[in-house]
Amino acid sequence: MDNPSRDFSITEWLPLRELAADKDIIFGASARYNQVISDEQFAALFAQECSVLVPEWELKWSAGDYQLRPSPNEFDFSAADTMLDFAQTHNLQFRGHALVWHESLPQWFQQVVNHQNAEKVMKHHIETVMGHYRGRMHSWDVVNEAIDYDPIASQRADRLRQTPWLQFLGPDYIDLAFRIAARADPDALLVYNDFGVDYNTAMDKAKRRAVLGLLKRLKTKGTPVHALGIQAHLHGDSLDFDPKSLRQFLKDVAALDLKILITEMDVNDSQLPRDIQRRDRIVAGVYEDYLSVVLDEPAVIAVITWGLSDRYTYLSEFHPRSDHQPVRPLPMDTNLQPKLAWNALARAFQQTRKR
Ligand code: 9MR
Repeated sequence: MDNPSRDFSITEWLPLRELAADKDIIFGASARYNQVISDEQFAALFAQECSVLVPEWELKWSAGDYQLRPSPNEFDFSAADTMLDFAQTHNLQFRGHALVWHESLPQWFQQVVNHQNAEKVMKHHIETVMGHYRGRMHSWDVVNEAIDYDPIASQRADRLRQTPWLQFLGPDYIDLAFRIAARADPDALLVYNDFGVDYNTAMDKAKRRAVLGLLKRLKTKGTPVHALGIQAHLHGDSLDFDPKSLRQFLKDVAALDLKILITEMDVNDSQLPRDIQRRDRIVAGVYEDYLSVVLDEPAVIAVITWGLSDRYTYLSEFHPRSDHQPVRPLPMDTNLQPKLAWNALARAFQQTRKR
């Protein structure tokens, strides 16, 4: 996995956003409120490197310390609004995540939502949230992670995940969400976002089939879905990467007249050697190998990482290392200095064609 002589050199040290923009690609990252509002150094780096900002928590119904939906009739846009101000001040686009998802739902959801009112609740949420940001969003993850975690184990032919939305509204909830979204903000790119389509494991193959099946059904129905979001939470230790199959999947998605966004990229290094130089090389290799395949598909218009610097990554909490060393899954280190993964992104943007 580790090749000490692999070349990650770059010819031009320009911000990633500029290298990407040269090819008509958008580069950006997710961040939380505190990171861009209270950490000045980080905020400056973010504005320098990125052209799009995705709130990691603040546009979910309820996540971390943020309650976009404190109660069935209330919306609190204060945190997300401040992030949008930050984005606009620094000429960043703003991307919304996520309107219809089975996670990050507030406590009241379970008590209040049922078969009778689920459609109304969904409509009220999408219309109010998208309406609030109407005309100011790059894109929205309208439906997130609707395919089963393990599609092989699914009892359903459509491999849809058992969620409250499916339970209350049936499989058409996805089409419904997109139709409501298209009316609520006709300018935003409407995205179906999912994970687990990257490798050639039996599970990822099944996930690719299921996602493609879902997208085909939606397109046949005339659902206003505009793009597939591929999360790309990658693993530094995976041996199952198969460029040909991934490339074919992207081609199949593009053939449905859909754009593709890489929406949450990072490389989990929790199983990699402790040595930082080796670890960073392996992580960088995964970034470059993956992106060189993905960017070969002209339908791919954006690359977004799930965090920008190892200073702030959900993986330190969700997938810590057993040797307690800090994880290093992102392009910049904890001191906000570029790592080899940054070079890998720069090289991938430099080497690809203009969209
Ligand atoms: O990184 C996010 C973490 O801080 C939150 O606790 C969690 C629940 O809201 O969501 C994480 O982000 C997820 C994203 O919203 C959807 N794809 C998977 C991401 C990582 O779990």
